[in-house]
Amino acid sequence: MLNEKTLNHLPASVQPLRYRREEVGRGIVHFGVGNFFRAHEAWYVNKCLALPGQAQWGIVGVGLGGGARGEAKARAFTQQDCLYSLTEVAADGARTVSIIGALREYLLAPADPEAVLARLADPQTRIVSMTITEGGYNINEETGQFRLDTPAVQADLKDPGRPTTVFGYVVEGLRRRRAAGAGPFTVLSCDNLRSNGHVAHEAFVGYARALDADLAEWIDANVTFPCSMVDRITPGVDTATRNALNAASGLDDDLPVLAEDFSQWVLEDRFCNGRPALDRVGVEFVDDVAGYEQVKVRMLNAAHVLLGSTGLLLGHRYAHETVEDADLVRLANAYWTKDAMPQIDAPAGVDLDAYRRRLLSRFSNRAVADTLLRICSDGASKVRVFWTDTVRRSLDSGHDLDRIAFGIAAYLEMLRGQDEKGQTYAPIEPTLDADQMTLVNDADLAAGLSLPAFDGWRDMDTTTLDAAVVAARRAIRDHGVRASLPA
Ligand code: CS2
Repeated sequence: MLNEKTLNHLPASVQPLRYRREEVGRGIVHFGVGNFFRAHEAWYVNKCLALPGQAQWGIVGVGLGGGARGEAKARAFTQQDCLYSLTEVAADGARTVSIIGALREYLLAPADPEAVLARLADPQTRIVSMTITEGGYNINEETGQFRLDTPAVQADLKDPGRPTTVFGYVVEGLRRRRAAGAGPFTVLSCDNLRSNGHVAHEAFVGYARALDADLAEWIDANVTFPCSMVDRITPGVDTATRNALNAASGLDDDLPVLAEDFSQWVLEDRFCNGRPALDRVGVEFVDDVAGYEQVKVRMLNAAHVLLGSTGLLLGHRYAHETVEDADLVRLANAYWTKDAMPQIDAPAGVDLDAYRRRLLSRFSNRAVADTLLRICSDGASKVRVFWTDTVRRSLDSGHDLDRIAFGIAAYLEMLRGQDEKGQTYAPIEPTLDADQMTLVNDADLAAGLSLPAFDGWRDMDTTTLDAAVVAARRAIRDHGVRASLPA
């Protein structure tokens, strides 16, 4: 089993730690220890730890989800002393395997909330980062404000010393620091959101305001919320993948992660209490992340949902299969060149056409074996985050709506859980309830348009778009997906 005792007996082909683990501190607390975080932030921090004077920047991972699953995950981390392997694989199949030791400790919040609060209050903690998903910030799309009316937030507001939400934890941690004169920490969102730092600011200050106006003011004045653009395709790891990774690496790792060889992190340099030397390990620091995030979200993520929905309907199951399908490559290229690229304010030095070609190559990575169900999971949040700007600008400018309408139609048809070959699959939509899911089977093909996925452009006149979506759904059903693909 991979753990601190076996660290000195690794297979020769595995990259070992390049620092002394026992010297690694706890400078960062991270909420949401999923595969993406483990292949991205933890990988960059792992490289920092090998540089002189950086040992303080180890990470304490926090899991908010309890139950059998949360407990099993915490146990697995503890058994391995929070060590795991990362396999990076290129589109041509070349791979490297490294041990990541940046995760110093893993805390299961429901099992011991006080331990998490103590870490947050500890002056050693200087950054609190998070990957809590696109939909995790609890923002009302119409007002842009933090929602105070959800049961979990209400419960935290009533009993702030025993929180269950990330908002409750972070704000209680900041309250204790302020009381103790321990100073603030940076709150760093690493989710694929438009202006993720501003969204995080709205969420945490919005929650604090409902609790204690003075505290909210202190947070506003002292805590920074840098925006970031994060990118690395990281698939889920099921038992078969885990076994295959271990067979290839020669390790006995219960928690291996797999990712493409590409990785990008663009950050605003606004850290109120210091930061690791990320600039020395490939992280780009810029004054304004907005342009980078537009490129990433509107090109990569938006195309992912488009290819994912259409691909599932055609009977594909993996991302690479969609770019081996010439019709779908045409669809993605048409979306990129006609809808997305002309509307993006690309930062200086970013070549959108090169980015597009790179995406096709990244998506073609067979060894990553990224599933379309993962890519489409929580589509209700993703459509809103990834497509809203493109849809709004197209509606505004009178641009043709063909590909956008088709994409929305494909997403709604995909939610029905059956492909054109009659095979069924289970779409993953954690935010939609059973009644909402049945809307996609309504005889009225416009019924699904009331789903929250489309709230981002609810204030606009969508008569033409709605009619085009209904027509595209009808065409998909009557003539099949391929015959209905837009030009
Ligand atoms: C995907 C992302 O699920 C999704 O939304 O588009 O997980 C994607 O793989 C990452 O954003 C890549 O950085």
